[in-house]
Amino acid sequence: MIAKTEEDFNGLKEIGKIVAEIRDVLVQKTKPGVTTKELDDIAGEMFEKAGAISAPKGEYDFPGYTCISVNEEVAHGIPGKRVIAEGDIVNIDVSGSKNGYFADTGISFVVGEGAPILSKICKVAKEAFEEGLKKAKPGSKKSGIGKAVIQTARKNGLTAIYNLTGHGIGRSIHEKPDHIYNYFEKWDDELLKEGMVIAFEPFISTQEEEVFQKDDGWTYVTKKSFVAQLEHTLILTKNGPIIITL
Ligand code: M3C
Ligand code: CO
Ligand code: CO
Repeated sequence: MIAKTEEDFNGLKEIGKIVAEIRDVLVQKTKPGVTTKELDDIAGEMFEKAGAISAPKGEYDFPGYTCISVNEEVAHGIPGKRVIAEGDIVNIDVSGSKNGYFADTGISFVVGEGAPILSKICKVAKEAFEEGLKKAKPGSKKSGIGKAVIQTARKNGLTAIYNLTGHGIGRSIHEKPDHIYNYFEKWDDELLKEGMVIAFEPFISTQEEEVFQKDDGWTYVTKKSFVAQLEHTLILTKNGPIIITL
């Protein structure tokens, strides 16, 4: 969507704060021994208390309030009996709506002490996010964001996932512009606009550049790589992006 009115800005900020809070609580509760279903149940209660609706559940009938992905799982992990262990890399992705406004946020992190490469990809995902953010200006080419992501990945001896992208958001979870690529897509000549609302989500990978969907019809996995994501919802303005999910 293009945010124009005070009502738009306030509605987006309200749901942004809700999903950010749920994300932070789930990250804090992710300890060895907890199951992903137990974490998701906390999110369910928090959505309800806030008068908000989970976007995966509400829009896609996803079997969970949030997407929780562990190790070989990259995204759209289904909360269930999986038990979190020390050294796991976990991604918690929380998206939802309130009063017809949507926001989306996600983060990857390592539980306790893990392999150094795992904390490295999390750090590089943050760096790629910050570099992409600098290119998120009205009037600039949308492709500049992905260019910054892939350059940051390569500079660190890593790569990005090419078939998962950021997206427009605001009045629904996934809307126009359809794809904020995580690589330089030279044919993408779309320009960013004042007030445009986007979910920017770089996925940084140790090796593979493609994810595969499991037979469960949801979970995206890699075969031999680890991947880290960082996602925030932004409103683009001439004075710089407003991150509504901090
Ligand atoms: N929030 C998720 C979508 C959840 S709906 C099942 C997203 O938009 O960030 C991702 N899209 C693709 C991978 S993660
Ligand atoms: Co998300
Ligand atoms: Co998203």
